[in-house]
Amino acid sequence: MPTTNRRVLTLDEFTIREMRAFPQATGELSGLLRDIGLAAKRINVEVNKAGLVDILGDAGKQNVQGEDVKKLDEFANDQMVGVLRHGISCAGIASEELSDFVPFEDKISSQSKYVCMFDPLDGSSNIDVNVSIGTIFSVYRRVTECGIPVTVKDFLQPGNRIVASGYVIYGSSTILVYATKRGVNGFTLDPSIGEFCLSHPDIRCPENGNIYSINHGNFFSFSEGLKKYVELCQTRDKSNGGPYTQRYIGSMVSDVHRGLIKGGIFMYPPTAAKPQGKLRLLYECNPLAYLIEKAGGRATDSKQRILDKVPTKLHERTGFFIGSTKMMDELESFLKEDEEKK
Ligand code: P6P
Repeated sequence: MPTTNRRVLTLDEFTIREMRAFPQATGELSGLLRDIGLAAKRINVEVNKAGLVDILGDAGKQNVQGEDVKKLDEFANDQMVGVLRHGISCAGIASEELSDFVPFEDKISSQSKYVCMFDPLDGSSNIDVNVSIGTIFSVYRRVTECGIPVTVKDFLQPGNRIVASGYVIYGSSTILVYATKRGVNGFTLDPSIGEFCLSHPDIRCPENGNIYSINHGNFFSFSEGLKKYVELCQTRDKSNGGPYTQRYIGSMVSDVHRGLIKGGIFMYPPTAAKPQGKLRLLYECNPLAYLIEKAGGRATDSKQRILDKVPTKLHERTGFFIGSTKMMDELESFLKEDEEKK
């Protein structure tokens, strides 16, 4: 009786194969990525149970066993900090959930050459309505010397110094997508073996698309150029590929992932409520910008390349436009009008 033994690479096997391609590699980056995969599996279990909150107890209360139930983003943050602190590949972290960075001062961790920044659970406000949410992460080489505790300088680096970045989407299936200089690959969690398996090798972002993603509720605070671009998306004729479809999940990892796979553009401009922008440069925008560029797409803040922005504080926010190059070209031609009118 033939057995269906699909030979797929697990995340661990893939990272080890990647490491073998670089004989001089120490294996630290591969180890760090495997640590993140472990945290993602643990977060996935709790996220999938969230629908049972009445049985498990609501966040901030006690469950039937009398145990304190943590808010899911606090739980996710604990998982990410825990695996990275107890691994051998990370000298410290910065998290959207924490006001300041955290140095790992034990002897082994402080010798590591990498630091990690992450949003442990982006879109967590959607979890009680069963909308996909995600973890977003990025890895940098530290700029301070190995062996001493990291400082804030190790975290205030521009995104163009990223070594690896990616995200996990806890949705209809759980997928981990990450990028290095060698490209972008996606791994879907196979619950039957508890491993992330290579499902989307060498992902390329289509250079064009017909889906635009923006919160129309903020329309009247958009710049004139952005309003014109949105109206073009809605009115272009069929001969010019239009009108476009509008999709907005309210969970950025899902909206950006759709654009990565199908082509499209996601836009979160500064608004009246958030004049500096809502999204975080370090924890959300840089990782996704690095990944989309490695897949052939583009990301700006409307004026400059996201990866070239030099952060001045850990929780800095920015306007964010990311997606297929041809759609970004067209958007930028309208946003340029705003600049010329100033
Ligand atoms: P709004 C989720 O809170 C998030 O940070 C992103 O994942 C998402 O794209 C955005 O905010 C949604 O914001 O203002 O449209 O609800």
